[in-house]
Amino acid sequence: FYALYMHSALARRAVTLHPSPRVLDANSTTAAVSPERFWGSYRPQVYFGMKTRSPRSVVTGLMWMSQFSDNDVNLRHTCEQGDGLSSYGWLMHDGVNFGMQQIRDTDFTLKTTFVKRMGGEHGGDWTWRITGRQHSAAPDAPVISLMFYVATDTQGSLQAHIENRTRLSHVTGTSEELGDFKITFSKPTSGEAATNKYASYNYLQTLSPGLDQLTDIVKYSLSNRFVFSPSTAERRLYFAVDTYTPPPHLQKDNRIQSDFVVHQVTVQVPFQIEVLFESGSVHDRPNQLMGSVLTEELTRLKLSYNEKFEETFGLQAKGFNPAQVRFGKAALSNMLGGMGYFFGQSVVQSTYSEHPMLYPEGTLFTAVPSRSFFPRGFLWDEGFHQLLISKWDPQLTREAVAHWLDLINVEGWIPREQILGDEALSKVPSEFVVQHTENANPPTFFLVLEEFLEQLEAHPDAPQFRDTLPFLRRLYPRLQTWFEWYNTTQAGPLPNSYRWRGRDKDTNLFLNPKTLTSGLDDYPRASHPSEDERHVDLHCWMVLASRIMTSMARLLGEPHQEYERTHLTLSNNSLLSKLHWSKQLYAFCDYGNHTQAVSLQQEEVAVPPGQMRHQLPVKRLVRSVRKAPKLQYVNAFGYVSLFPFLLHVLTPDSKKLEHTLKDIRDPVHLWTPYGLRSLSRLDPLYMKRNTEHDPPYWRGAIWININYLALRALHHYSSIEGPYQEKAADLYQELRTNLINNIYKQYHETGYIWEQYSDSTGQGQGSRPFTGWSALIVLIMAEEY
Ligand code: 6A9
Repeated sequence: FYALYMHSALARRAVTLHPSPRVLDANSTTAAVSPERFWGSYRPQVYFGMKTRSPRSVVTGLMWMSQFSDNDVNLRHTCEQGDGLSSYGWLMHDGVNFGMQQIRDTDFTLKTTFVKRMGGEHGGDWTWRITGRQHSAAPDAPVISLMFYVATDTQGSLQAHIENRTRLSHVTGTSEELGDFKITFSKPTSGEAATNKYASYNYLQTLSPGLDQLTDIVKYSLSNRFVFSPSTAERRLYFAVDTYTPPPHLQKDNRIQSDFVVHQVTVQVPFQIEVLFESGSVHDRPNQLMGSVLTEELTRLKLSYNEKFEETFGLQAKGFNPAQVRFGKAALSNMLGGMGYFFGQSVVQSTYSEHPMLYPEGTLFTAVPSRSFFPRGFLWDEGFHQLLISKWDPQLTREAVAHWLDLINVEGWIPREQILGDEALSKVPSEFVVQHTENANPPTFFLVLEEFLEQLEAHPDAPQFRDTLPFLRRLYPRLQTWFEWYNTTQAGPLPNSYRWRGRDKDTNLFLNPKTLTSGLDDYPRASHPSEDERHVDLHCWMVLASRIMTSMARLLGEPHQEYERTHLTLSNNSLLSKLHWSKQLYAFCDYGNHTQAVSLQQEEVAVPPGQMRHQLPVKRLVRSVRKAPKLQYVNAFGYVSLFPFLLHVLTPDSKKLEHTLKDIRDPVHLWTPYGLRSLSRLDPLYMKRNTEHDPPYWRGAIWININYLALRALHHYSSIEGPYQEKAADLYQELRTNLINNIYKQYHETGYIWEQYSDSTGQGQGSRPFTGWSALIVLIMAEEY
């Protein structure tokens, strides 16, 4: 009984939040406290949409489709790689006041712009301007349907106002955080200040069981009984929202029904349309934010954006040409425009409970790695994201970090992947949903904290950093627990060694069992996961963490001796060498139960008797181990070997630094004309699949977060006294140039920034747009480390 009781108590702790005062005040994101950041493009998973930073926000968005095109229904709404858009993304976005996005569909380009205006008590007003123009030489200008929508999420209500039977002229509504509001849909014009143009109108007013259902509701409501007949052309039938009855499989959805209103405008390009959101609490509006007033406001915002960009990153001053500067602005803007506000509960599994449990409800304000493929928060990605964002707007960074650390549990654990709310959940295959409480992810927030400490030191009186110190003070108790959690739960077999938990268990299926928790997924580790392993990258993360904890404790007047002792121990280069230097590889690496003699072999799987008589024997790939594993160094050269250099653990006079630099520059190892590849070409696992369904990921490709760390380290070692100072400086120049040239070139050619780049061709690969850590290219161009 006692054991059972203990288990359930421990299981409960997994879903018990940290007891220290939350970093964020309960109302910190409300319209009353933070009106300028209340509304925003906080729905990165849709091509265009806005919501407020509140748990059950009213949401607004845009879907569109082209009419009379060859491919039947091509409804665009959530960002999907399968839509095959030749590019989309924010060209400008300041994170607060406005954003301007360009979307290139098959034969037309949409520009979606929003501008906010403060006033009243509920976060003010905003206006959207959508323009469409043709970009192909086709004789007939495309006809497009824009579907603007407004949806509530379990609270609030909407009323549609219809004129001439089919045109929804405006929506009025009310909700807890917005009070009364009105959304007005202006008629399309053929361009700025031009007169109205022919358009057909349709609307839908219905109920939805959840925001994840909006696309389907629109799809199921479409019918093509409507006639598009501009006076100049023939009459044609087009698709439009009509009436909606849930299909059988959705009729059982017994979630609360919320209001959903769609305004469809069908019009031929070129056109311009504006949508106005007006808060009922604004009484002294000097004019409406539309037409020429909007144009003027936009001009002003763009100008100040451009000035701030140059002031912050100085790309023009560094000699980048206007196209390169535009690229830099797009990278930053997509990071900012990729910020989302999520609300929901993680599903977590602790070792002490039989079944997964629900984590407490929480909100998360975070940037996302990719709007199409992973539009949600990832722990170690976010540290990299905030390195860029903190240079632009430290307040945004403080708020994001605060949200993340407010999700920490009493043990000091933060779920790695944040899948909050139905919309986020709808994008994740079920096997990836559950988060395990023994699993870590690199604590990259310490890089962000280091940035804060440097900002404070360099500009103690600057107004934009005034809130940093009190912020760090509130963060501190949570950081202490966070640090302790890593230091204890991820401890390795020897004193002062560390081991990532959460490696794949099944050693038969994978060429090398993955280590998702390290962030480097399929990067080769010990072939047979065991408790005897120790991981050099985690060791170095702990050096960084203990160093920053020491500085923070000092700064805040808290006891720092313990952290300092840990730091001195861990950063000791002879300890590091003892634990991780392989004389055989002549490099740093992991240690564990390992053999290199593994390969994937086709195996015939016997079909159990009586089953599927006519089926041929099933072939699958399984791992064959030709030589038994033994305790030894893993002897793989790649990103993991670089960590003592990447995180500045090596002393500048270290011979091992010299070796690292030499191997980095060697084309048979990591050097390519496009950046540093993740794994040496000489490694047996270089570019090898892990299973038949699992292509190589961190086994050769070039990743920008690690390349950023490499440049930062080269910059560091080139600016401190030491025998390899000049070597580091040369490498720095060369690597920086290669990365900038390639990522820029790929963007130019493909319209996207990518998740990774091929080490053999430089081509972008993986998911796109990926303007999470790949957007660090801005800091690389600016030489801000
Ligand atoms: C898959 C597929 C629609 C993998 O950038 C986020 C993470 C990194 O933290 C990690 O280091 N990415 C890197 O190795 C992407 C992980 C995506 C996992 C979810 C679900 C969705 O299909």
